[in-house]
Amino acid sequence: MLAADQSIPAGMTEYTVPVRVTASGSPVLSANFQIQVLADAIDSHWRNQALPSDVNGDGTVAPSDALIVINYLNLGRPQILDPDVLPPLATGFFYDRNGYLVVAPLDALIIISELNERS
Ligand SMILES: [Ca+2]
Repeated sequence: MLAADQSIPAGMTEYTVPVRVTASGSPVLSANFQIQVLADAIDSHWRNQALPSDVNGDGTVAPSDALIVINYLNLGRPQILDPDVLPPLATGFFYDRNGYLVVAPLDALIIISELNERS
């Protein structure tokens, strides 16, 4: 649970906060609900600014772009990206499709979904 002024934990792009509100009186009324907090995408250097789903920077979006993300994840490499490293010089690839400085299955899924919408 997040406390006041606490940030979403590193690597998470969304977080659900349970909330219970109680009104004193007679009868005592209470309600439970949840607030979903979504992190803002940032200006990630790991995201291809010209064409976000173009992971390898060749100017087109292809299945190989999703595969690059999947291969990255399968290698067990760090999912939280270093904001101070500037790709593609460092790695050659823009892994961060959605711009959260995290490489996650969602990055590949977004690319696959985009490809499916075109076919
Ligand atoms: Ca590409």
